[in-house]
Amino acid sequence: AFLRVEHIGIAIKSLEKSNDLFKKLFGKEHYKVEKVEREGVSTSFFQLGETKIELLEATTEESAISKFIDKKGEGVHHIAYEVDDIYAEMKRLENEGFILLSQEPKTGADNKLICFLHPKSTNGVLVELCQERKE
Ligand code: CMX
Repeated sequence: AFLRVEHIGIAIKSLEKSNDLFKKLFGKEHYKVEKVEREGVSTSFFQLGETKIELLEATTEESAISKFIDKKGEGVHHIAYEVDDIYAEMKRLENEGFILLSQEPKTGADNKLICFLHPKSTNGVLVELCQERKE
């Protein structure tokens, strides 16, 4: 099942500048910065109630974030939903005709299990499923 919006990802050009901007907007600091080498991104997170805002800066030219900003400019990049069983949801969504961008969950920020759905199959909004790793 889909449980909640876990975070909203926003593609930005400069983490340093946007950390200042979003600090002014929210009236509080980001609580962490995390590099996700695999995805070619450097991220920062702001906590707002049960939802987070993730700022995403590209660290390589091949990064999904570089391509996104070249094409569309800065802006909302994806919406991440927390699910209770990522394997079951991936199977269900594939059967419903959504395009999964990986056949197995990958490791994302916070060491979570994640899977993206192609925006062409979700009305132009990149969807991320995420789930806490159960130790
Ligand atoms: N939201 C909406 N549309 C998007 C998009 C996004 N985030 N990223 C790309 N698109 C659009 C492109 O503009 C393109 O549109 P047109 O065909 O109308 O021009 C279309 O999707 C398909 O693009 P593509 O050339 O097939 O593919 P790209 O090389 O642009 O890759 C995508 C798109 C979604 C497959 C790729 O970005 C991807 O695999 N994303 C998942 C991983 C990711 O985003 N990682 C970064 C975040 C990591 C994190 O949160 O830690």
